[in-house]
Amino acid sequence: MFETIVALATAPAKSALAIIRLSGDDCFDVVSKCFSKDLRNVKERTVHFGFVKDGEKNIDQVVLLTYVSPHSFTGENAVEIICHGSLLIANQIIALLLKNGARMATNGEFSSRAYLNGKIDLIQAEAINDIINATTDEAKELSLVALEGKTSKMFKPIKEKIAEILSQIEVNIDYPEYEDIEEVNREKVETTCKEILSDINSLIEQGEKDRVYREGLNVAIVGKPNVGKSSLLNAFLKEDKAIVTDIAGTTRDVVEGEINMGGVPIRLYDTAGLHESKDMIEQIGINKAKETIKKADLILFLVDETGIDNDLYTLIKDKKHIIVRNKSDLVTNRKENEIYISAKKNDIDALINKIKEVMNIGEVSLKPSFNNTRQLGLLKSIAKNLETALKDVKDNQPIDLVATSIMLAYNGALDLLGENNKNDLTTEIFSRFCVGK
Ligand SMILES: Nc1nc2c(ncn2[C@@H]2O[C@H](COP(=O)(O)OP(=O)(O)OP(=O)(O)O)[C@@H](O)[C@H]2O)c(=O)[nH]1
Ligand SMILES: [Mg+2]
Repeated sequence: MFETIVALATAPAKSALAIIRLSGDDCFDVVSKCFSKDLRNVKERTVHFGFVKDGEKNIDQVVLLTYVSPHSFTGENAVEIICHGSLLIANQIIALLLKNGARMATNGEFSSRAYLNGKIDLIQAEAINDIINATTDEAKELSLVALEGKTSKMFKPIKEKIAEILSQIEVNIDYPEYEDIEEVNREKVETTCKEILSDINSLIEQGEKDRVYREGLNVAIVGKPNVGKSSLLNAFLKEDKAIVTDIAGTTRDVVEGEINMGGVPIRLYDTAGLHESKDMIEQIGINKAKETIKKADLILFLVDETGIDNDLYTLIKDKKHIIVRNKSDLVTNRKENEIYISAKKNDIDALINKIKEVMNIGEVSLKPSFNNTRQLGLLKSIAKNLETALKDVKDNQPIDLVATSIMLAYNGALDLLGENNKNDLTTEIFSRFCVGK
């Protein structure tokens, strides 16, 4: 039995209405102590109109929704109180509920209860968080695919396939005397592992591609003073955000902006022009620029008609970068295969196309995919274990050793779906093979 938790579900700001959410087996008792109607005998989902009351004192007139277990988001009894959207009122109601036996929910606790109560799987729980954090349409759509359960469903046959080959090997090891068991040979283990590995590798590739739609990219604009870095930031943002002058050393601090490029949130960082400077403030800006280079996924190395400064180029050449030739309006002889733009004239399409090409930004496929750090990390560890299994089979290592690696891969698959404590390989084995008959 879970304690009753309470939290404000809407933003903590003044608005027309606010929603306070409660979940827990005794939440109807808690709410009844401070509502004008007794809800303890509620049998189904209902809507009530009344007053939240502290003793005889009315706190607010509210609409209240009851959800009876298991028909709620968390699977528990739940209540949503729709009150007037003043923070004062919302806080008073929450304080009253706490006084009457509820406790404050921790981050994500409603979703984690939904998961623990089997209403959603772990992938769906993660998707809820991703939807809330999505800043582009594409990122939101990708997360919706996962919320609908399509991602977990897509992965189940792969998980089953790992379980099947593993259980066949284990049964062969543990029950060699049973004649009705299909004998597994090394070739079969090898082909199956190869098939699974190829599925996992395509999932990793797809996930890495989709990940940038959710997480976005850090793109730093770097170069000598006065080459037009701030002008480029402004051209991307279509507004005069950064100060532009013809004085070298205009930008001191890092100036940030965010754009949506084909569905990928791109965080742009305009930096101080890099050069030797005796001005202390400028030097601090230059150090900040160097820090920004470190965390960038892509560097736009901006040069003007005065050409590339090789010392500066050395600083960034090991990172993913594009050399961008600005002030194209001043250039008469263009070199082939170079990117020319004019930041001042907002002529930057060639650069946008190049960024999309370099960062692999295309149409988002909306195929189910595992695209967060946890999921991709687990997929990679599954792949690694399958590779070890394959190598051991080829090297004629004992089959128990091969099974150990496949077991690790299987555990990774359970972790991925959040099923690890709810499942057990022995049940898989016996349900598949009727060994005890
Ligand atoms: N002709 C021409 N001038 C440009 C272009 N882009 C920028 N400029 C000019 O170049 C000068 C410097 O521009 P900024 O954007 O301030 O250059 P910056 O690289 O940010 O300079 P610092 O902040 O000092 O490092 C300004 O006078 C701009 O108007 C361009 O495409 N063509
Ligand atoms: Mg600048």
